[in-house]
Amino acid sequence: MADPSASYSGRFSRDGYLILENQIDTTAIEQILRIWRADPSLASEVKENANFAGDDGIRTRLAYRPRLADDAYSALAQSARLVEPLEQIYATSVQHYYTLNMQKDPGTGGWEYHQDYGYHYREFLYPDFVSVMVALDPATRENGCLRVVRGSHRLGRLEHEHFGSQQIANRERVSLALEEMEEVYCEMSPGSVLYFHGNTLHASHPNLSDSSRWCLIFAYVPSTNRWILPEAPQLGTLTRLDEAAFRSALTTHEDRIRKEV
Ligand SMILES: O=C(O)CCC(=O)C(=O)O
Repeated sequence: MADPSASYSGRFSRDGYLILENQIDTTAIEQILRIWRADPSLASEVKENANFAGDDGIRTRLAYRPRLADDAYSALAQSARLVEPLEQIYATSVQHYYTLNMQKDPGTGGWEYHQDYGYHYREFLYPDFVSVMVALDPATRENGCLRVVRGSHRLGRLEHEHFGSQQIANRERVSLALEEMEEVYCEMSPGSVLYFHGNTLHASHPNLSDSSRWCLIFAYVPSTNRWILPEAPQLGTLTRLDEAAFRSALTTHEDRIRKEV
């Protein structure tokens, strides 16, 4: 039987994204959710953004974490299950750039179309930048799953402008892209993983359902990409965690939280 991983880089370079179903075991996902819900330091970092200028009061809840730490989220960022497909896509090692804990509760959320490299091209010479979304809750159309435009990474980086607390991609270009490219609703079960290119256009509707849609988004760059700002790079070197080391890191974090609360 053909190795399904053999085509990761082909699918990623054709579509600008790749979904791997059930990549992370649901027991680990449930444990990460338990930790997150009880984690006081994360709760203190969650911010509310106004992603839509002049909106109807719907806010986006998220925590931005630029560093790897000794915690469950960073363990997932470094797990072999997440990192190995990335290394196959780029045929080289990757470095961590940031983590977003995306807390898309009922009545929150919503992002206009943008490219993540649209936010980060000042830091990196090449658009070799990848965002990796791990579904913790089911992501559905009803609760505002991510939408991607298939093949839009081939447009290159579009102009972005400020809009509320977001940077949004030029609306005319987005409309033109949508005339000829498919908009894909990335419905995902917990433990499924979406890899998407830094120039892939993506957006999401607010979560107007009764169910949460929490996820983690990790940004990585291949080690061949070049940091071009004068200040020191903020990239995190990964310590690859096999399944046992990953599980053990989750348990260590959960035990620590139990003692704290
Ligand atoms: O999770 C979402 O709804 C959108 C997230 C997103 O677009 C981003 O982090 O760039």
